[in-house]
Amino acid sequence: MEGRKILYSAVQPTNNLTIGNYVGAIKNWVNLQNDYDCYFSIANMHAITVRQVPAELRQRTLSVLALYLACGVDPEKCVLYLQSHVSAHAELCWVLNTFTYVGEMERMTQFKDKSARHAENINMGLMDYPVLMAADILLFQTDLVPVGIDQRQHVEIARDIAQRFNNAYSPTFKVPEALYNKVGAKINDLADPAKKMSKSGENPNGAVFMSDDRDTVIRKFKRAVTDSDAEIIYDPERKPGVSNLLSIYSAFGGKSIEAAQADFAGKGYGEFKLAVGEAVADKLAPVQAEWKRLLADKAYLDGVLKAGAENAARAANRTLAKVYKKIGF
Ligand code: ATP
Ligand code: LTN
Repeated sequence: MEGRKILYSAVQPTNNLTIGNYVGAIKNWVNLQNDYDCYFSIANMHAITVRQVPAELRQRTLSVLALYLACGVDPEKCVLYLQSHVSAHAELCWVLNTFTYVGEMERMTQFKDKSARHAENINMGLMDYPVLMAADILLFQTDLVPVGIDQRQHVEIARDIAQRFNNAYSPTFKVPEALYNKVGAKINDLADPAKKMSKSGENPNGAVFMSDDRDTVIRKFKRAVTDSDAEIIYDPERKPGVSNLLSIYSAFGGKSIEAAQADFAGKGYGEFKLAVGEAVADKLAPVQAEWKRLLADKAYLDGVLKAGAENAARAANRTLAKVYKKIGF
């Protein structure tokens, strides 16, 4: 709609999605789609920076799309598409590469982490990941980028690159801002609450997947690491495990942290962990049923992607044409 702010976000189809992806990203999109012009993509070009099995990547891509839809992301309200369907991403990335310094990419924390985890395959794409993400965002003249806090550095670099290009030529890109959750911008690992819950982490018990059945969800929460005193209060510094569980309970139960704390005043950790597990399992059940139904309807999913790609390409190509003109192509 004319005059509305533009919002862009994406998730990579690497592994199964966790409740961290849901709380940090997808859940917010459902609310934001009513007030902004939203573009949501499945970042399969980012996904191949780590080796993927082709058939699995293809299947997971559809699964992520079906999950977006099952969570309530509505293709009538926003543009939902697959990154590789819009060639402007790769094209703008190439141009932006010439406005990005090797040194600043080498210093990115995610690059350093992933290089350590995939020492056998530190490819150029892994290093270039933030530039491709900058291209994603800048192509759509994006105002806001709703992401988890782990993506802060990437949004910052997208801003730097935009400003650099604008200064070198003339205003071309909107300089975007990140948008974080008040609660749940970072859901931590249940087994190691000092670490972010990640869909590609090592310990499968520390991450709750959107596909986990009720028993699995409850078992994982029962085993969640807390601490040795017995107070259920929100204090991320002193009580990272308990605070993480309170954030999850708050996000899944639709309550403030204060209300969540009040629910457990005077209660023990056993009861608390079970209640958090149940809140999550209750919320996941209908999403999972809808997810399964949608996954069986491949014609519908293909149709959503086809329409999305057309709309996204139209918007993206407008920006790309401006860029090409300015640089002398
Ligand atoms: P991977 O482990 O494969 O690197 P990831 O779990 O970090 O992946 P991404 O695809 O990189 O997931 O992220 C998708 C979105 O989910 C991003 O907006 C990211 O900030 C958000 N996100 C991921 N993990 C969490 C988390 N634990 N808490 C809050 N938000 C998260
Ligand atoms: N790198 C992001 C996924 C992503 C993204 C984007 C997020 C790719 N392109 C553009 C926001 C905007 C991640 O969450 N790991």
